[in-house]
Amino acid sequence: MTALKTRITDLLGIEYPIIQGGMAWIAESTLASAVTNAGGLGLIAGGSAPIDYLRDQIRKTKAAVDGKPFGVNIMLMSPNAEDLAQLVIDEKVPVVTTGAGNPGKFMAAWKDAGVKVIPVIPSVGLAKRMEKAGADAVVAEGTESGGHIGENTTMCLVPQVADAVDIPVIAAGGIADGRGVAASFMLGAEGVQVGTRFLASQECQIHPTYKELVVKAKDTDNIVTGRTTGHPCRNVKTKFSKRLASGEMSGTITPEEFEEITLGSLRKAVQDGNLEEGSFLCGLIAGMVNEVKPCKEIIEEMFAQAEKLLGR
Ligand code: TUI
Repeated sequence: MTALKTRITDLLGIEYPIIQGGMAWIAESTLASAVTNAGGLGLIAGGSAPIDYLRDQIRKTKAAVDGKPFGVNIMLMSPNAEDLAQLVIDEKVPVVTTGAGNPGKFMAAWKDAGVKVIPVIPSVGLAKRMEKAGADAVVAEGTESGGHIGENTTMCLVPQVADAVDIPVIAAGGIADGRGVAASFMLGAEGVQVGTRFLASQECQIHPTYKELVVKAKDTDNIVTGRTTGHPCRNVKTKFSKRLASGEMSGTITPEEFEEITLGSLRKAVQDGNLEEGSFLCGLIAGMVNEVKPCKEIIEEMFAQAEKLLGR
């Protein structure tokens, strides 16, 4: 048993205070059930996937975790958000995390159905609003995270959110080992959300080229695209992502052209490993992720190190 028992382990009924990032196109039943079975909270990402596919993923996960808790991440900018909000109720999914927007309009229905709600937020203001709306916890996600990001860093955001709300705070962005977990706890978090480390897990179903890019990435092999569209996204630095970022900055790629070029680019990365047209979303901490391992090993090593550092 972990010594790091917190309000998050109690709330979710998990052994280790770790939740897996709800990575669109990536977080499916194999990864989610591996994280849950290792004592964390695995998540299935809704992304913009069809509802029938997601129902199947939820049922597959249920069958693989023997009553242990898991969750679904709902990307609020997605056209399927409304249907997925209902599906998690119908399927009695224990936990929902949300990203890329304000889940306020779904909150009452989820609370009535007994779903635990954990919005991912990039600012103190949104954390306070989510607490008021009835959120059970928040994920304070720093700009070190992969994918769609806010401006504030994990180091600055987590303590400010922890001061501003009474509900438990989960830190995200730049956490890939026990030092990151211990640091998060020092900043006032009671749990961590980890994405990038799980990209390089054995159970993660991404194309081998994607995994190799994450494992080989150095500290500087990372770039943010989409700043001109209002939806900045953190990626592995490739010829494609560099061309996008410089085109945006010089104005040779308009925001409209950017949207067109990147439509479907995450699928091309995840399923095809397409280096010419794929967006390999990935956090800044990839430079420290150098080995593919099973989720169970990743989690156990992380918390053994964190507990030692925290003197528990
Ligand atoms: O959502 C994420 N990360 C993501 S979503 C994604 S898929 C995507 N595809 C195309 C364009 C954009 C995304 C890939 N990665 N993380 C959680 C997160 N939420 N980061 C930032 C936010 C956020 C931003 C604004 C949350 C709330 C928010 O509120 C605005 C409002 O309505 O008040």
